[in-house]
Amino acid sequence: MVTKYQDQLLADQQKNKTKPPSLFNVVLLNDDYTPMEFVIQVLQKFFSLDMDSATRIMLKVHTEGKGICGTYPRDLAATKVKRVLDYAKQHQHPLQCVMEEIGS
Ligand code: TYC
Repeated sequence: MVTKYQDQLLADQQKNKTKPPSLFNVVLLNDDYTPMEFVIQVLQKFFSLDMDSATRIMLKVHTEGKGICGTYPRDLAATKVKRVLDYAKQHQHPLQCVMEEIGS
């Protein structure tokens, strides 16, 4: 028979095993064709950034090849990536966006 003490022990062990949800960076990649103004618009529209922050991130991507737009749990990061790619495709720009797990 499982005593209350054992029940509590099992509950504690279960609790200790529960990992915090993984976090993912949503990352924009540079290319030679997407207009800078369009990238700034994407950063404002999908990542709620103001003009200055959006411009700073766009320039970082342009000069360094990639840049972080935001950090989210898996499902939200995947949704952001999909929305950005759909929007870029709609406007016929080759803009690429990926998610990268933090700490991997
Ligand atoms: N390199 C592009 C240009 O010169 C601008 C750009 C910036 C494109 C960031 C993509 O994620 C990007 N027009």
